[in-house]
Amino acid sequence: MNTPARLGTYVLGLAVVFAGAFGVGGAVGATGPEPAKSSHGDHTTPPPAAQKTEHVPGGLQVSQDGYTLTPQTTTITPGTQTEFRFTVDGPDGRPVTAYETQHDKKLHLIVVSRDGVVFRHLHPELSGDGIWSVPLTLPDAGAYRVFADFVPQGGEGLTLGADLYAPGDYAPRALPAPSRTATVEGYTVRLDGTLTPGAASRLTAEITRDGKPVTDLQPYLGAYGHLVALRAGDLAYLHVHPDGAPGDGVTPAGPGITFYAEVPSPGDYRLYLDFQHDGTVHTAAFTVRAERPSGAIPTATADRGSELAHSGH
Ligand SMILES: [Cu+2]
Repeated sequence: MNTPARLGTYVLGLAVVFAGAFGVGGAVGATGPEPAKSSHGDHTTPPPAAQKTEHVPGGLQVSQDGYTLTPQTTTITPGTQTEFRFTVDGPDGRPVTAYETQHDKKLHLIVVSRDGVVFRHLHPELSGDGIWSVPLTLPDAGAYRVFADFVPQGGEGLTLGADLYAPGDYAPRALPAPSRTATVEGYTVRLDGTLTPGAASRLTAEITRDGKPVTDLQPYLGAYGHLVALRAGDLAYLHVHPDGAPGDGVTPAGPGITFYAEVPSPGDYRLYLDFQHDGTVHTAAFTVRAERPSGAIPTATADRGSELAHSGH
């Protein structure tokens, strides 16, 4: 047997193994007549599930693509309002002063406790020299993550993350159990939809008050709701976008708000939904488990008592 023929047999064997394991039926027929070398290349490619992640989620890095999130301090006394200042330093090493507006703001600042219980969505003020500033109160001692979500002028959107510390006795809380219902300040929010790893998952939040659907939501950050999704374990900051916008003629002002969320892996995610009604912004929080499509549907339980707040709007 000459070398090309031996290779061809080897490749055919590989193709059968792959077809058996992953149901890639057509691959077997395609292998035979092709030159061994190129076929070999094709069939040693791992199946999609085993491929390396090509896109790293946002928020895991303090520095990316030449931009660095630089807090002026990372230690904050708990229970005390502090002026939190930071810069985003650009590729030239200087603070960035020009930003694109996205969702009505030049920068969105999210501060979350590492256990996911405390959540703040803030909009700092930018001074001419590129220093961002916002009043911040961390309620409890512990470790926190701060995310800056922004688009530098002429650049790509980035979410940089840095750790903050509030000194003192620290008792981490368990991530709330998976739940599809949250209550916040008299509102009940029900979340429908399935988080599927590796796909854009459609989620709909339905808002009621006193058992009645809320149909006069107010635009907030260019939408009827703003959703932040963080992965439990590393607080990866995920890409979420609303479906439709106020004033587009088709998107209702409630009770349902629809989003598309992309989660990279199975596991638990903490979702924080901001919505505005009667002039006040509220945040409903959920723990949602992303499972592979064959997995079981998570059961719903009540979820209360998270410490959530907004300011800076
Ligand atoms: Cu924001």
